[in-house]
Amino acid sequence: MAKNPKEESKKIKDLEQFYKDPENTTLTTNQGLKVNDTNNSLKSGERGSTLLEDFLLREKITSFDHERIPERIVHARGSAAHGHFELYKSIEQYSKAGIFTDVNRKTPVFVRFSTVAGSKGSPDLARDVRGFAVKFYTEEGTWDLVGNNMPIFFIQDAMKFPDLIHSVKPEPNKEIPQAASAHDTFYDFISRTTETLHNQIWVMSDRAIPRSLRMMEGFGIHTFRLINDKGKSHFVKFHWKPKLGVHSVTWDEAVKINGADSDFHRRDLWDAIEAGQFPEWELGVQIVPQEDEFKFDFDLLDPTKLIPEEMVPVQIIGKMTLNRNPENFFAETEQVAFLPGHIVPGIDFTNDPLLQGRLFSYRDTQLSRLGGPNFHQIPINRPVVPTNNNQRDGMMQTEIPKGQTAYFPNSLGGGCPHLAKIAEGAFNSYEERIDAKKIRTRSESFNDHFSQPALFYRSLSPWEQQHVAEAYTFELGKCLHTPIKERMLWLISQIDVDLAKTVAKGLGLEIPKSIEQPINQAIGADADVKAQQPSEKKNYLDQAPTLSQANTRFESIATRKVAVLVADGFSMKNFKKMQTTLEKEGAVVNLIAPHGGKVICDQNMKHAVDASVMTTESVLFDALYIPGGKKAIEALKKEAKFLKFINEAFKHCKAIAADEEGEDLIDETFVSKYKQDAAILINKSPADFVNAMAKHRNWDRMEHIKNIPV
Ligand code: HDE
Repeated sequence: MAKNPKEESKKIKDLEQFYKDPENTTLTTNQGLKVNDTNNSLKSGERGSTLLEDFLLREKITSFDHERIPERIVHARGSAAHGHFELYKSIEQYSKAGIFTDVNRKTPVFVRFSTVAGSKGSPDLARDVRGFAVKFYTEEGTWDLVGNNMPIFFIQDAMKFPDLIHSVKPEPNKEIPQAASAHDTFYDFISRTTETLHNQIWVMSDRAIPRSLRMMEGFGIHTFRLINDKGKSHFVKFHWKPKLGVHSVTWDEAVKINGADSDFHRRDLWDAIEAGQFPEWELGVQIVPQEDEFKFDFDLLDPTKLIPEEMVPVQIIGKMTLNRNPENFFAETEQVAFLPGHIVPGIDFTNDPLLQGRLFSYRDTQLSRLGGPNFHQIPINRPVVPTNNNQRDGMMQTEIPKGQTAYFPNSLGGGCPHLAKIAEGAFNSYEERIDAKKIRTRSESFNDHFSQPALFYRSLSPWEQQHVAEAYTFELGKCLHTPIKERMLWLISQIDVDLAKTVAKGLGLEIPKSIEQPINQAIGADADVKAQQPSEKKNYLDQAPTLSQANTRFESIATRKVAVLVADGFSMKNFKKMQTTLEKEGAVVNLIAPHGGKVICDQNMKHAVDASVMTTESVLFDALYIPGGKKAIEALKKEAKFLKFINEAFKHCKAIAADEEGEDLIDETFVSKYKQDAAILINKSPADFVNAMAKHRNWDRMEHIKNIPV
């Protein structure tokens, strides 16, 4: 049972009219006809052929035959939840949007997280960008903030999106690999399109393998506008900051989690909400006055650039809480349609050429995905305010628009629906002065492709930098074509020479002294090739510490999963003390035993086992605890899987605690050589274990882990 109440918003009330509960109902056809046999078709004799007359068989099979709709072309794999957004303080000086001015509102939201490249059934821990799409059901209409968990994108112009996605998706001749960027076509494209390098280095970082969807940041990426009630515009970047901090797993774990539980993130989100441990993010805004548009060393309209928080601080203005799981995956999570074009008065677009293309793409894709122009009538997509217009008919019209007129202006319909004045809340686009030639090109102000990847890399801690080097080495190691790898090595050397040297060593290759020109081939045939090459690397900021996960929040162990390794005879005294402290801090304690069912502690009490060691893996937990109890430890020593469990947790830099005879089990593992490690806690207090877990991992251990052969 959830400890905290589930979301009960205006949107949930709207959805309730569509819920269908099978409890106490009789089986019927779609026409309401009661059915008394849904097991056998109608036949010409007991062993005869099935009759065409069998409308019951036809209805059941036809419905089944058409159960699938096209999966999203990108972001196919996703999970979602309901919740609400609350504003801490009004920002009416920047925006007139109700959601940003009314501190008494609780705006219902539906949020879908996703990976980008994989199919609907692909594993959650792919190395990938994560989608972070928020639908706000506001009183002025629906606003969709369709963002990612990284603050920048791969490309600068929507025109390149099909190329980018075709390069990362499974190769078209063999449909391999699934949900993976580690293959030739992707790096062929990346190495010839240098604007991608910034997002690419983020994907090589730990941000691409989050510990939980609840532990990642979200970003609107594009520069948007906020418009106040005087019509004045400010530029804005949106940020979501998770209350639990930003944490990741290691690549070795990610690969193993994908086998042990390919629904790891989806399950984690669902379980946390069911347990009443509601995920929360704070919304932050970076505001840039209109007058400062050209004050930066990069172009605000270029979506491959972030504004370092050290240059423009993030102002926290509100909080989003996810507190209700969907009732039905298909009806809600699959059918939800996000459109960056869904905005409300007080928010507006900029000329970012990527954003401009998205304004076309998302409506277009819903037409083939959801079957026609009435997808806004699907329950999850309905706004919480009335809609009235003269748009008519189309596939799956579920409303019954009344009256004689379906045009404007009309007199026969009393002029309705009538127009709204701007003072009454009508939307009007920001009046931007435009005086330009029509031209198919890229602004030269977008040409700086190396400065920000270098800033990102410089800002990482040594352990994060090591992970980046290992990720490049892995990904390029999976490419089969040496010229592609060499080209990448040269490009990486433009970001950071030492990084390139480490990767080159791992690949057994040399960094080329130069590469054939042009470096950047994502240009038009008649373009001035020289003008379109990446410009010299700049250093306008030495470091941006906010980009490093080493500087995230480390306050809480809430929702962290602790595996307690037990067998018959385990010490109840040790266990109880640890369990009480961990659960008080909100951690989830699981008993892992040699078998399922029950284990009996040294006080002869029976305890339900959460998982037998054969059905689980250490990669599914954040930390390990081994209580004492001589008999139990002797039994655990006999199961090699427990030793693997401990060695692997050590390799992944997790906190491990043991009490009394628990140390004997540690002594059977590689951990015996590293008992001085700060996160190996033998006969220490539960509070010490909590502190070690709150640090997420002991990355200082990384120098030793290569010696652990698991
Ligand atoms: Fe998307 N993207 N995208 N994208 N995107 C889609 O729309 C597209 C981009 C993002 O949970 C599609 O409904 C183009 C940036 C998310 O349902 C499609 C371009 C960002 C989701 C589409 C981009 C995103 C999508 C596929 C380049 C971060 C999942 C299904 C101009 C700011 C939403 C759908 C969900 C989904 C097109 C670039 C985020 C095909 C053409 C930049 C989170 O319309």
